[in-house]
Amino acid sequence: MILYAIPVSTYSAKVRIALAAKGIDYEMVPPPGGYSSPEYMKIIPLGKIPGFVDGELAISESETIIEYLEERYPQVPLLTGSAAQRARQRFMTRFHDLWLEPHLRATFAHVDPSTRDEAELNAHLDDYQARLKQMDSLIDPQPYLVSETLSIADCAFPATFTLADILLPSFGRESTYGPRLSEWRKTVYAHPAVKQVTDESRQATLDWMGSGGG
Ligand SMILES: N[C@@H](CCC(=O)N[C@@H](CS)C(=O)NCC(=O)O)C(=O)O
Repeated sequence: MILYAIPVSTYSAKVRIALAAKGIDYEMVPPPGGYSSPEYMKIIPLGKIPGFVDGELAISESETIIEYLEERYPQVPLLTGSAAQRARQRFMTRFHDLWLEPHLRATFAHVDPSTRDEAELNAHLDDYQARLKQMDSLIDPQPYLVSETLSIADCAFPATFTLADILLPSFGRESTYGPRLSEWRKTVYAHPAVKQVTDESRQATLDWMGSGGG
């Protein structure tokens, strides 16, 4: 099993947390030739990471990869409880991918102060903070986001928050976590799979920022 990924990639970290939680062995390989290279797109047509290969199967999209892993390795389930609880778990991971993280990603274009558009950057930062505030009202940790054990709902946010905690201060901002989110953060970062992956992505992000974020 091969995961095309690099340590600084938050969507790769989401899948790596799921793989580590399930105890699945895999090889992590950077995309040959880089993102969207002709060489990599022969394997993963969209050219994005994470990309995943298991025998005949070669796919991308973190959510699709995790759902495949869930079906193939149901031991240590990441979709748990009643149908309603599993729906809430799926909702939280989509909330991350579609409504929260894109606002943070949009700030990457403004890391370099010499080409920064302050108005655009501030709008993205405000949108990100508004979604973070909303998230606190959407959750009731048990102590994981939607369950007593780690679920799919918990996999995407840790690396995004690790990145935000480094990136936002460079824009003169701070991540503000509400009381429920703060409580959940204590639980999730102590989980061995989450700790292992986010420790690595934190260091990779610091190195990336140190090199100018390019
Ligand atoms: N929806 C995709 C998002 C993947 C994504 O945006 N990956 C980033 C790295 S975290 C990437 O490949 N960036 C390079 C590019 O956009 O060309 C998923 O869930 O896997």
